[in-house]
Amino acid sequence: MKAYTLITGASSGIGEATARRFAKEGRNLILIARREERLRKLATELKKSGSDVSVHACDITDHGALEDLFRKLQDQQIDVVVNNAGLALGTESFDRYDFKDIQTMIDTNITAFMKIAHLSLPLLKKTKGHLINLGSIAGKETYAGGTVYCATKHFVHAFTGGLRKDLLGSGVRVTTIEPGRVETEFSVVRLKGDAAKAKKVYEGYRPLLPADIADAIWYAVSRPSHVNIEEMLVMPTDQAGLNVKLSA
Ligand code: 8X3
Repeated sequence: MKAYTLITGASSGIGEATARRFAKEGRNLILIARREERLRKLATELKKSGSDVSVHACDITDHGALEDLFRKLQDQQIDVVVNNAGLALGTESFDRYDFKDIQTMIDTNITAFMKIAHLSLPLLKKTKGHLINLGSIAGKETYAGGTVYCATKHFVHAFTGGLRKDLLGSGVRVTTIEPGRVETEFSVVRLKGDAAKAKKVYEGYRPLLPADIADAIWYAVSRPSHVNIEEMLVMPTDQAGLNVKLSA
């Protein structure tokens, strides 16, 4: 029976790069995102390398849709889940935030993230598989304008730690990958489509590329089954904590 890697947020950024990297390593893929057209295009391309790739358009904040999807996947052998989908919205001080944006971050980065872990674990227990959770430097530090986003990523850190203990003895590995600044659509989404302002976030130093994080994810997954990388903080050389400075 073929084994599959399931990736959420697979239509762009870190999710897409992970799909590409895993296909290169000969893995079969189940790709999930809202943007079906982009997923289909990616799948067509990745299938050329010989991987079996299926795509599922799904809004992960819709719990019923997620339940339906996982019901369909029940008989698949899924041994890696990359719980990647997440977002930041806005850069305002908390008291000036639109509460809708706060709710969306919580619905996506906490509730949907946990729902995906909850639905994945019965499958991962069968395969003694690996759950990769996407954290962030924002799960270790805090900054003005990122109060709620940082809190959601601190949640990912705490959740992963507890889950490791819950799952001890199950053979399931759980890892948090914590990137610093990675040049993706992250800032365009955060800044509500202002591409010029988003570009500035990555100016004056060398940010990470999505492929750098895909590489870290592959490293964790490809360790022998008795080795669990609990967490990996992956930063640009030009970023320490929240400070960025171009190397001389
Ligand atoms: C994204 C990293 O520094 O923009 O998770 O919060 S940062």
